[in-house]
Amino acid sequence: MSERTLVLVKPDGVRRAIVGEVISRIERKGLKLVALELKNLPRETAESHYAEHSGKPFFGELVDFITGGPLVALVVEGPRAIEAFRALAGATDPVKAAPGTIRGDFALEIGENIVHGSDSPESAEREIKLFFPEVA
Ligand code: RTP
Ligand code: MG
Repeated sequence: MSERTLVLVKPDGVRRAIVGEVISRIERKGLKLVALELKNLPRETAESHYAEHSGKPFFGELVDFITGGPLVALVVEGPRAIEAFRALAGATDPVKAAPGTIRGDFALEIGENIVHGSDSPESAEREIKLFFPEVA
C-alpha cells in the first residue's frame, strides 16, 4: 500500500544548490514525485508547519531560518514513503546522521539540516494540506 509524505528542501539546501541531489536520491530510491514547488514560506505557514515546537527555545530561530529564503516543497509517494524518506534524510542532528544519508553527507548544524520529512501519517496529512491543498 502506498502512502504520501511532505518533503522540504529547506532554504540551506536551495542556497547550496543541492535540490537536484536531494530529488535524485528520492527518485533513485523508487519514490514518486506527485507535487513540487519552489516558494517563499509566509511566516504564518511556517509557524503552523512547526506548531509542535512552538514554545521551545529554538522555535524563533527555526521559523526565521525556514522563512529566510526560498525552499522547495514536494509531495512524495510510495510504499512506507514516510519512513523511507526519513531514512534517506538521516538523524535530525547532522553530526549524528550516518554518512550516506542526506544530512550525514551535506550538513553539520542541527538548525541547518537541509531537508524535512513528515514524521507520521497524521503529520503528513496535515502538512500536505498546508502546502498543497489541491493535492490533499
Ligand atoms: P524536521 O521536522 O525539520 O524534518 O526535522 P526532524 O523531524 O528531524 O526534527 P524535529 O524534532 O521535528 O525538529 C524540527 C527542526 O528543528 C530544529 N531543531 N533544533 N536546537 C535544537 O535543539 C533543535 N532541535 C530541533 C532542527 O532544524 C529540526 O530539523
Ligand atoms: Mg519534525
